[in-house]
Amino acid sequence: ENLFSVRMRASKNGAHEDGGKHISGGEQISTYSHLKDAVNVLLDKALTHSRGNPDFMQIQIELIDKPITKCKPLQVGTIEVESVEEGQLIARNLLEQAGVPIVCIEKAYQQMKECSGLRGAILFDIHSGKRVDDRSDKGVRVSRMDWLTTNYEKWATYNNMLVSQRVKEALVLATKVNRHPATVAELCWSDDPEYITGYVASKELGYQRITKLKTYGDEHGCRIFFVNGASDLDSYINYLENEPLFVQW
Ligand code: PML
Repeated sequence: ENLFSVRMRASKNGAHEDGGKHISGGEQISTYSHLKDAVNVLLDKALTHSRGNPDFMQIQIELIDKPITKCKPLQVGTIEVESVEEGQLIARNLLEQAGVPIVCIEKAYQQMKECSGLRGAILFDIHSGKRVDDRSDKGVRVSRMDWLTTNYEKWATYNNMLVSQRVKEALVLATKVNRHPATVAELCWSDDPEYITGYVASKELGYQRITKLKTYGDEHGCRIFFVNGASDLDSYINYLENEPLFVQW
């Protein structure tokens, strides 16, 4: 059966490329007969975002013309912390455990402002400690991935987790990103001012949620992929943007 990639992006004060502010984005993989539902879910997400009402929205539908890889979600853990400081300290320790050198972690934090307000992620090379993608104001957007809701809900119940579209999407993304051999670790927290839980993910650590990585009201988000051996950066970015992946528990 034909599968389609359905992607949404929404912004305020015009389109992203015209300097608009990123409000929301989302991804679905859908069969032809479910396209209406997929579009609805994404439209709903764009319309009900706490960052405000978008004035630019785009939903794009594209046939996936490659075989889709299937894989299991990363293992999930949740670390409860008392404060943002504690959360951030744990995040740095996890990154180090995953193999990111301390100097590189420090450099990434110094450049953190750069990664806020982007639609996508920034790529950081662990050897040079420098940003290596060339998508300055956009970042790299990981795409063409999904997890069937029914299968995700079973997983959530088994793992004693609340069903959340947000967690599902973040875990799908982290699973895709961290599966690639060049990814050492990922650091992420939301730009949604009402959502303060973030995570560090890597192959060995899995997806480690940290309950406080910023304060309420803060609109600065972060998504950094720490990469190793980025010699073939183009094929790495192509994997993130184009290789279709289905998560199945
Ligand atoms: C986002 O919403 O932009 C990222 C959310 C990351 C954390 C999701 C979770 O609670 O596991």
